[in-house]
Parts: sequence; structure tokens; C-alpha cells
Amino acid sequence: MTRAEREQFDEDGYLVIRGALSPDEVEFYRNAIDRVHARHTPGESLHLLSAVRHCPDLAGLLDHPAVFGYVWSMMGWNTHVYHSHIDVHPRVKEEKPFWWHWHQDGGRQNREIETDPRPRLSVKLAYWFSDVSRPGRGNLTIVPGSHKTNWLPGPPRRGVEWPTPDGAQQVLVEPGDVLFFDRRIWHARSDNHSDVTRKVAFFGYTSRWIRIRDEIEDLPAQSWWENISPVQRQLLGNVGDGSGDHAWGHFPETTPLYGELAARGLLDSSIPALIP
Ligand SMILES: O=C(O)CCC(=O)C(=O)O
Repeated sequence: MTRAEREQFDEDGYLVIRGALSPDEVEFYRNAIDRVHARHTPGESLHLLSAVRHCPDLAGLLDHPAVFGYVWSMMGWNTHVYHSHIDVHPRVKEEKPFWWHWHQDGGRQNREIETDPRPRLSVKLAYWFSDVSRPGRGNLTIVPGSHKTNWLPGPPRRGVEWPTPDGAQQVLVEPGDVLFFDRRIWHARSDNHSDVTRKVAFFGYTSRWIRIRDEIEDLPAQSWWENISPVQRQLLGNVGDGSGDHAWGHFPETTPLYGELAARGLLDSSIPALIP
């Protein structure tokens, strides 16, 4: 990540990486998502947690070379994927009752941490496989620059009608583009009013000393497990002896991402998260 990108991310809370995936990659991953969709909720919307567990073909997105540098530049080498999901949304069939979807990621982190602003703690990649280059196609909606604001004026309950927050923007992206965002940026899914079914995969990265929300327990027993790389296994929560001590980062030499960054001379000691 360049200094300019870091400054922009710090200022806006997100970056868009255009054309991160090639057309062939888009087709490969979109087909994989289509198969999962057909198996789970054909014709209906899908919001499926634990992306790689349900769709091992997506493992290459865990550390895709076009965008993974943004993740480790922010999170350092002691990181893993704590939360991931596959989302497929066809055109909404009928107007649903109002629901205030706006949130920051991290659940209770936003209640139980007392600082203002709260710390970043995690970042997320959103890989787009459908054309949402126009509004109204189920675009992710964000308030740029809102990641250092702990509280957004909103309704007393999520079901109470309330205006869209000031400054909200639909993210306009094409298949193969990736959105990299700070978990604290205020964001919400929007409804798809088009005939273009919305397809996207999200991967959230946090420090290994924060517990994984995805289901990971049985992954090492899966037939595909041996085919993925040590870094991908680390990102799926399996590294070292599995102890809390290892997760605290006490053993960089047996943490694959550390080894890889060290071998490539990428451990920039001016970034605290990259220092062993
Ligand atoms: O599906 C979306 O656009 C919203 C996703 C979201 O809210 C999230 O990643 O936390």
C-alpha cells in the first residue's frame, strides 16, 4: 500500500480497486457462487456466512494478489478472516417494510469499546461479480469519511422510517472491482430494483487475537484443505499449535504470512503491525 493510498484510506475509510480480477477470474468465481446459490436458495436471495466453507472454490479470494496487500498493510502479518459472506440478490419482488440497515461492522465492539473514535480492529474486502455501476442494483451504500464517527443519527428502532444519512452514496462498481473498507465506515445494503442479479463476496480480516465468527472447526477434515496454501490456512484460522499464545503472535516464525512477507522483504518496520 502506498503512502498516498494509506492517507486516502485513513481519510475516506475505503478504497475502490478497479479491475482487480480478470474477466476469466470473474467468470470462475461467479460460476462458483451460482452453484452455491442454486444449492441453497435458487431464485431467492442468499446471505451465506463462512464463504470458503460453503464454496471452497473461493479460497483464492482470501489472499488474492491484486488486493491482499491492502489487507496486510493495515492488519500486519498476525491476521485472519473472522467473518465472510456470499450475497446474491435478485430484483426485490415486493416492497418490504422499512428497515434501517445502517451499521458499523463488529457487533458488540461498537458497544463495549469506550474510545471515541473506536479503533479500526478489522477491514473488509468486497469482491463484485455483477455490474452495479448504476444505482438501484443492490449497491452497497456508504457514508464516505464516517469511520471515525461513533454514532450516526438514526431511528429509535430499526423498523421506524428514517431518512437516508447525509452524505450517503451508492458504491458504483463493475464485475472484477473490489471495495476495501474500514469496518467502522457506516454502511448498508440497498435493494436491487434491476434485472441484474447482484453477486458479491465479502471477507473481513481482523487480528488473530480476536476470535473468528465463521464456522471453521471442521475445515482441516475437508477434501480440499490440503490443496490450499499455508497462508490461506492461516487466514481460515488454522496455524501453529492453535493455542492462544500462538494467536497472540508470539511465534512469527511459524506464522505463514510472516514468513512470506519476510522472504519478500516486505516487513516495513515503520508500520507497527509489520514488526515481529
Ligand atoms: O451486502 C451488502 O451490501 C452489505 C454488507 C454489509 O452490511 C457488511 O458487509 O457488513
